[in-house]
Amino acid sequence: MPRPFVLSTEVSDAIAARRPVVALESTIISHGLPRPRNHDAALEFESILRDAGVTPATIAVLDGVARVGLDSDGVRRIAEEPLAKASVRDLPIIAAAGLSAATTVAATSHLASLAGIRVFATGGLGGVHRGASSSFDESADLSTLAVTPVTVVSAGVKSVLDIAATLERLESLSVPVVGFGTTTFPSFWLRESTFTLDWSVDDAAQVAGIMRAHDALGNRQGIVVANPIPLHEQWDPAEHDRVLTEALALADAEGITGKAVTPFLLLKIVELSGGRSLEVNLDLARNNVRVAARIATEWAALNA
Ligand code: PSU
Ligand code: MN
Repeated sequence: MPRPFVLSTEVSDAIAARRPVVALESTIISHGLPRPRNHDAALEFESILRDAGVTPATIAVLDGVARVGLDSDGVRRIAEEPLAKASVRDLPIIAAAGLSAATTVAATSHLASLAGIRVFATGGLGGVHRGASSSFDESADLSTLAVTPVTVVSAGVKSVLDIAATLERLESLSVPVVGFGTTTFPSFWLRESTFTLDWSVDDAAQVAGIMRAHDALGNRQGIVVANPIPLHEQWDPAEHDRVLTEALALADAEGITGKAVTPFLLLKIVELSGGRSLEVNLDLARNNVRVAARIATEWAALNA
């Protein structure tokens, strides 16, 4: 059996030399964005990091090996192959069976942390689903962040989720949440939600300082950096509300449950919005990658 956990040479060299590294997830590529734009997006996120002097570590399981840092064929595979969606609990099963899978925020954070990577950029975090009080559908992204010391830059959580309940759970799980240049929690495609944050930071250096204090205090949770999409790039709120209502009703009517819910809603929303939600999704993800690059650079400087 091959070793089930491997770092690319590029990533392991960067970590050894304490150069900045940012982890990127594969579920957003495999299950969150439609083909063929997903392949362009995966390559673009990596090149945004490289242009900023940061090593990208896209993470996925390929043929039973959890890989931190993919080569160009690996990136192509996560975009083109019909892969399973792996959260932390799926990793050992997929590895032992020699299968391939895209990793969620939870599984990506777990593997990044195992590799010694401290900063991770994604689109939106998973969270508590609407109706969770009866379905118990809460993303393992939350419980994983409670025990995984990775700073995750996201545009908040998708408005298809129960944002209030998600913020409550992050509080219960003692996961710090800071707004990046805002005191309002963003809602993915929109710059704002109706929820206010206790804390905000103005720049990446402040986040690195929080990470250092977090470590010194013996905290082992992740840190959520909530980075809102710029106002001029956000989705039209009225169209957003209309499409969201329609997509949620369709998921309900079609009886979509479990891990199929998030991919179903994301792709349905792209369809119902005539592609508009996709452009916004890409813009907010690029924006998160840029901020993550700055945080990783400040973190590397603090630890040089
Ligand atoms: N946010 C996005 N696109 C995505 C996801 C989140 O912008 O594809 C994915 C992430 O991988 C996240 C997962 O970890 O959805 C959450 O799925 P679930 O709700 O089944 O835990
Ligand atoms: Mn779920």
